[in-house]
Amino acid sequence: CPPFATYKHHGPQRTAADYERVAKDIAAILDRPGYDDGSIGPVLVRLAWHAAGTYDRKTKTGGSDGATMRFNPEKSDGANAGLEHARAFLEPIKAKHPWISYADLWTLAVSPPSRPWAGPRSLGPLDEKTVSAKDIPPNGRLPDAAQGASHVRDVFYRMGFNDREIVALLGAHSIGRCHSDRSGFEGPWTYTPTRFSNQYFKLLLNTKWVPKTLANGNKQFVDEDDEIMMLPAEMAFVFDDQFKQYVELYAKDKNVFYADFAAAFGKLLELGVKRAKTKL
Ligand code: ZEM
Repeated sequence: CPPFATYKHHGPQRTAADYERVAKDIAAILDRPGYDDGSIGPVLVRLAWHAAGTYDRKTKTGGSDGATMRFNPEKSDGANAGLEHARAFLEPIKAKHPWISYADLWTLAVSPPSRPWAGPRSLGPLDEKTVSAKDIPPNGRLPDAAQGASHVRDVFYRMGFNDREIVALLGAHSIGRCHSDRSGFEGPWTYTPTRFSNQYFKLLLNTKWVPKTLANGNKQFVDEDDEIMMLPAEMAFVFDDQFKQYVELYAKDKNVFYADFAAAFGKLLELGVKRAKTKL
């Protein structure tokens, strides 16, 4: 039987080098003067996280496979507001490499600090076109920034993460910012929102956080100069001792944070993914 016969409708067999070329093309468009803090990296990371973070391990539904965020209701889930920009930024890459599936493109896009991306998903671009309504997860599976520790646990335990992994994943907020026209919250978490580091954990522990009510009524926490912010859901990490021990660990040791983040982010990107029989 000829090799890859089942995949012949996906075109020629792709190699790791093909995916590397896509990753390189994405890396080349990350710097964008005039957009936010000069990089589209953060919003691409948020796209990958929201694509994967709908996973429910009990029903084995949701996850990045099939790139279901292209469709309603997921596309218009309030939690995904603003991610149309991330998807649009990646369209020229898709046009240049039409053989890649959207799910692979979105998850390959950025994965700091290393690239824990585990290879192509089984649903190629052609199968992706046949994603049906039953494959699209219901809205409301992503975390609500206004809630506290028990909500955060409900959401991440549903995906299969433990407390340590949850805290590690939140270190992604060392990059990017909140936008009042997207989430309704405002500001960056760190002073260097385009640089991945453990600064987020140091700030979370050592800043005097002051509650602030925004013009739209949303409540967040800001430092005394109102330059950086935290969401109510994140303050849960210092109010809750089970979470706080990991905030302290990551604030102290950035190498432990980097290793834990890469493992947890890699696990996130794999949730619900049915691997192709052929590996790169
Ligand atoms: Zn976020 N996140 N997130 N997050 N997130 C925002 C932005 C970004 C929560 C949340 O409510 C928000 C994870 C977990 C959680 C990123 C990565 C990851 C914003 C601002 C909000 C409100 C959106 C806006 O206005 O543009 C909550 C409550 C979380 C869990 C409790 C995890 C896990 C992430 C990745 C591993 C990133 C990179 C951003 C910045 C996006 C940007 O456009 O700059």
